[in-house]
Amino acid sequence: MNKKFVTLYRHIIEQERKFPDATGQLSDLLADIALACKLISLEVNRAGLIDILGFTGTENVHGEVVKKLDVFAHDTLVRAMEVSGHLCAIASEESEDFIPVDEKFMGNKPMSKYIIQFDPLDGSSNIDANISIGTIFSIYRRISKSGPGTLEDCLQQGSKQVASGYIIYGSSTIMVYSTGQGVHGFTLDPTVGEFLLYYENIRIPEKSRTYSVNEGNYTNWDPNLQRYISDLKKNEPAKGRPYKTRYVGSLVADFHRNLLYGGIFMYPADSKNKNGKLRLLYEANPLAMIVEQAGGRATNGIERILDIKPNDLHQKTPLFIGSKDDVLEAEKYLVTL
Ligand code: FDP
Repeated sequence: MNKKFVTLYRHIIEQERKFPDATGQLSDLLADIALACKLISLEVNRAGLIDILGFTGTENVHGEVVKKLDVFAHDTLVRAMEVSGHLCAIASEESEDFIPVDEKFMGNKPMSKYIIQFDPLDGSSNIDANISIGTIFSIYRRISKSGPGTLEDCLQQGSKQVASGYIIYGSSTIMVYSTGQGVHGFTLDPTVGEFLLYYENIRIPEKSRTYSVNEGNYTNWDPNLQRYISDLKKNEPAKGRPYKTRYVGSLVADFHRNLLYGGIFMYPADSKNKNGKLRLLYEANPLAMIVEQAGGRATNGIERILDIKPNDLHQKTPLFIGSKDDVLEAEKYLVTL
């Protein structure tokens, strides 16, 4: 158990102090994300009380126009982030194009040197069932020299991320982040409105006995993948089999459980979805950075996720992510794809 009483902001600042040249901009951005996600968390918690689920543009009991939660999450994040003075562009899963930040919000000294990408509310099909959902984000340095950000700024390889993380709105609200110095988890104490450190330097077990995949797609999978999943279910104790299945269908929730307890999460390609379902920029890249920082592995079955050069903001990718040895084993089956 962690005995220290450390707030998220103090932790971010302590990390920043390790870099004497740091300007504090990245720390500000992480604090802004945390603030936006506290607001989203409140709205998610209220969702069961007021009749807003599944409706956009309807009125609540106060006669106010209410938004669908994923639209609310997108708007809240954009509003909180664009005024930071540190961003030149924002890309969101909820927006077809990236959003160049208006120059009136951009700081001149020092220049707004970052871009942010996020999936405002991942797993949103689970909202009505009160299953954990989340926000996923990643931050990059801009490539362009000045002015509002460009598409090129947004289409960088995941290995260029300077920070990434996610917030889960579940039995409690937690935030997990990395700036390339390990992975750290915080729980929101709603009474004081602070994220408090609960897990410093999270390490994912190297090998697990758990797989997470939507097995309903089995008949559409490649035979090699079918063979891998069938083998995981064999009664072979010497090989650590059979594996357990854990899949709730909310990426952040499935990923987080595997990060803590070990496991492999898969969203493979299939005969209907040639690139799987998940988005490279908004889902795969940020979680790949987190898992690698925790000692795990993330690939599309063949190539390291963080090495893929994106050519589209909403590009999809197959994803195999989690405990290192498990992902390596899956790859052995998949090389023959
Ligand atoms: P959702 O459709 O509910 O938004 O990428 C979105 C996502 O959820 C992930 O969170 C989740 O892992 C996956 O899709 C679930 O997809 P399937 O229903 O096809 O299993």
